[in-house]
Amino acid sequence: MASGERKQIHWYPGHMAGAAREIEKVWRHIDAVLEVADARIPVASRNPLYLAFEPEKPYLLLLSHADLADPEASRRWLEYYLEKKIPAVVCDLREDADIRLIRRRLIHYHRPLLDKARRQGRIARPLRLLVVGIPNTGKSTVINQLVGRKSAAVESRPGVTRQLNWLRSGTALHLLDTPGILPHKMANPDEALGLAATGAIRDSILPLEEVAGRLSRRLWADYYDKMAARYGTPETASGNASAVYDGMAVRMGCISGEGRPDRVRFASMLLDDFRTGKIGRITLEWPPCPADEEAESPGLKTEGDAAPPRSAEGENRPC
Ligand SMILES: Nc1nc2c(ncn2[C@@H]2O[C@H](COP(=O)(O)OP(=O)(O)OP(=O)(O)O)[C@@H](O)[C@H]2O)c(=O)[nH]1
Ligand SMILES: [Mg+2]
Repeated sequence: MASGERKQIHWYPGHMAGAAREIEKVWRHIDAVLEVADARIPVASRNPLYLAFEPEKPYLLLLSHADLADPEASRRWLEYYLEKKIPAVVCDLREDADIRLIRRRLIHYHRPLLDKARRQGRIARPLRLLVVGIPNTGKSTVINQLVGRKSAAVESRPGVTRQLNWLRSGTALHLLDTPGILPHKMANPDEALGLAATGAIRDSILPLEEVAGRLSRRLWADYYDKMAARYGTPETASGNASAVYDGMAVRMGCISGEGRPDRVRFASMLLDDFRTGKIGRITLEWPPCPADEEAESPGLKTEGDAAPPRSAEGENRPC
């Protein structure tokens, strides 16, 4: 994943390309867009695909899995979006209070249809809302919550929704569930790591031991105390990442028959711990520092642009 000599990972299966084409076809029938991204990786989990479609539509960004994200990072992201005039909500999609907030924001987008219908003396049609995002962010979860029953399949693995599917939430909202679509090109190894770690790419096609090794290095660098609390303080003072990883495996009881660290078993444990919040609340991507933004390329859109600049390796730490 990190370097060219490794085998190519095909994370963009055919159904994603098909879904992208289907979305483009229905675009003219859509009133507003709800993008569901992941609060732990707000950059890598955005797919600016639909930004190319014309005309632009009213838009709301949901950053799901906030219960697993670093609250300080989420606060900083909200400030960032506010400044960029990007409507955004950081949420736990399993929480009723968050769903009520999202519903209120969406109903706001229904207002022009209501006003037009009133002027014409007829009943307004529902708001047609396109729900998009990369795999496994919670698109079907938020739809089920808004609809009030389990209408769309939800599972803790990517690629569950395979086709476009309209669902009704009362008389005000019609929601179009869509398959998760990853960006066609993976921008950098940090983003690939975030997508792999959060479960946006199928584990079965990933080199899990390598993903876990990279995640371990990132977490020891950015969240040392949380890592030490969960896995114990590393015995090696050398900072050798491989020795640190093996030490964690042994301390967590992942030991092979020959008494060596079972790196594969520990890879699954570490990823599972990260995904379920056992290490703590962690965010892998932070908003750019204001100073970095000034150095941004003049070609980048800012106001109202739904895609924030992508962070280069090593630039995703708090300012
Ligand atoms: N902790 C937590 N889990 C969530 C949240 N939102 C969704 N989930 C879980 O994330 C997993 C994926 O949810 P789905 O709704 O199937 O995601 P999706 O975006 O429809 O996924 P695809 O159809 O595969 O693209 C499920 O296990 C959900 O329970 C959240 O805010 N917090
Ligand atoms: Mg789904």
